[in-house]
Amino acid sequence: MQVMQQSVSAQRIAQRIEELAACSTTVRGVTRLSFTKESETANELVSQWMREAGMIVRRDELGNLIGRYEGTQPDAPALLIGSHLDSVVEAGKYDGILGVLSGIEVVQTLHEHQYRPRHPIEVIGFCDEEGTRFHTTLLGSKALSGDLRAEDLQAKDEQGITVAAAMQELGLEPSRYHLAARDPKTILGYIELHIEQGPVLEQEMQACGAVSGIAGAARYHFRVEGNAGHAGTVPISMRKDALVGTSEMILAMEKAAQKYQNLVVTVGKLSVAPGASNVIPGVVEGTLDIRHIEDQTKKMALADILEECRRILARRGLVGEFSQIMDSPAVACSQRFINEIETVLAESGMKPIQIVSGAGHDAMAVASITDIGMIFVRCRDGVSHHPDEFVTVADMQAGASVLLNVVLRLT
Ligand code: HGY
Ligand code: MN
Ligand code: MN
Repeated sequence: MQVMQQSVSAQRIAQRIEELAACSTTVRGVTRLSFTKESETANELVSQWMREAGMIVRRDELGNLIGRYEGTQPDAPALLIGSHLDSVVEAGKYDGILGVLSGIEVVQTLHEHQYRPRHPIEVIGFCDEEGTRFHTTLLGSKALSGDLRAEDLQAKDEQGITVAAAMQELGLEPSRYHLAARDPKTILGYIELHIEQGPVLEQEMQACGAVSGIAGAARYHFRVEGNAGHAGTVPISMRKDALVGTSEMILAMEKAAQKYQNLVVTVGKLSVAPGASNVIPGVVEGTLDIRHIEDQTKKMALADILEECRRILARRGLVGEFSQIMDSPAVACSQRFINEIETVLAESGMKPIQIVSGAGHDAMAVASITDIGMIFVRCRDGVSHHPDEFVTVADMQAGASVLLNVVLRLT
């Protein structure tokens, strides 16, 4: 066992990361949206690597990719290791991918040493964590946990294509999505390795850490309607400019975020209509993303923000509506898994660091049916959701070794 514990190959992970990064619709960064040609090419590559690692590969009814490595006791509950294969727009190469490939690397190491754990191990590549294409999120992991609803598959992309239609395009049968739900009794727990996407491990000068919990996140769509008009003839005092009103709302959101410690608020998408330089904006649509590790704080801040937006809209004679897209509560990682991860960190000569994740992860959804644990790996300057996202091979090695040793302790 000792030999095996040091023999994961970060080189193999690094090389596979480069191959997967090519499955992208953009040259700048990686753009791999769910249920697309690019995601199918990525699934092909990952399936091949899972088979090389001695796993039986299947896709579940939502399209998640699942590799299974049998243990000595096939009917024992399986340890799930997973993360996502989709990306945001012009993303880095490591977000989600590092977790799936590190899971495959761990199983491949067991396989190459003809080692069979007692419990089966499943590595899962979730199909739609980011929700970039359909403005959903955690579709794949919610299907696995049984929390997906039929209406979630009616979400539309910019071309008006629903999730269900995109699935059918790929030969999936959306009406069978509920069959992807797993029986909690067949699961030992879920471990996700992920880049930190933050500054703590760099500040602590350490490659890995344990995650204590994941902040809750709520996403809204908003629409503000005023009066379009001639940019040259309508006096400022008579205008109902939807973009100026929205701008005041966004500054009010930022102000609210400053009032609540550790609250983050982001308007990431904004569209202006009719969208001509000599026409006063009549309609503005956008998205609001709000997060906090305490659900109560997030709820209070949201109430403040919506109240202030209502005041701004009324004063400006604008009509506005906010519709909720999703609201995932904060989740705590299992103390048992945190202890296992911290024990392995200490055995590897690292400090037992615990980090709260501001970013959302598939683990949030899986937490509704089993214990979750997360291992963070340092990324340069904490940069993520950006082409400059970067992880050293040495840190990938450290992450995969920690994951291997945690898996050996659990299975
Ligand atoms: O938005 C997030 O936190 C994650 O990257 N989906
Ligand atoms: Mn992400
Ligand atoms: Mn991610």
